[in-house]
Amino acid sequence: MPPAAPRSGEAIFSSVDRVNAELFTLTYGAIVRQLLNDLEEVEEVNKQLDQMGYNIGIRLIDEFLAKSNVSRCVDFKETAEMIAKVGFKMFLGVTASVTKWDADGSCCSIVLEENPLVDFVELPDTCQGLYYCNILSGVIRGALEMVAMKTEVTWIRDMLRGDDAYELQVKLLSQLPEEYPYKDD
Ligand code: MYR
Repeated sequence: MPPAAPRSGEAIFSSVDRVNAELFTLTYGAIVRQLLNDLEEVEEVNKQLDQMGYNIGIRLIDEFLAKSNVSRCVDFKETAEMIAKVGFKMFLGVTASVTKWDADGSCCSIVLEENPLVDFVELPDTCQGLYYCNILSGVIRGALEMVAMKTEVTWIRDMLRGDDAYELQVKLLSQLPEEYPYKDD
């Protein structure tokens, strides 16, 4: 008997989406495993993942701005919300919440309610010190640099290290005025 036809376009779309998400998660896992094999120190793996994320982030910002159709953020608070609610949704399929603002609005935490990168992942004891999701901190740092914000992005909590959530601290170090790209003549 032939397999039952999917009932709607939505059913087809969501199953393709799920397969893509799983493929992405497994591919990321394979990259981390390869880096662990190739590099001697876990610290080096953390650095490489962050750098890979940065290289992705500096390109991904164009796609984000083109696809999201959002207007420019007025301040860093709006930018953080944009990353958590629109950026994470667009590229990871999940949303995050923004908490722990400091007094001057230049440092906050982004807390992920779900983290598809870690599906199927269990870290052996030999990987103590690994920030498995370090690619994400690099992506945020790279993307923000392209809109003239220098940031430092640090993992505060990581469930793979026994914490109760995934929490990234994003600290704005400096913000340059963006140059007007056209001549006024
Ligand atoms: C603006 O100021 O005009 C908008 C800046 C928004 C920056 C959003 C960057 C998106 C980064 C996505 C991170 C996704 C991580 C999976």
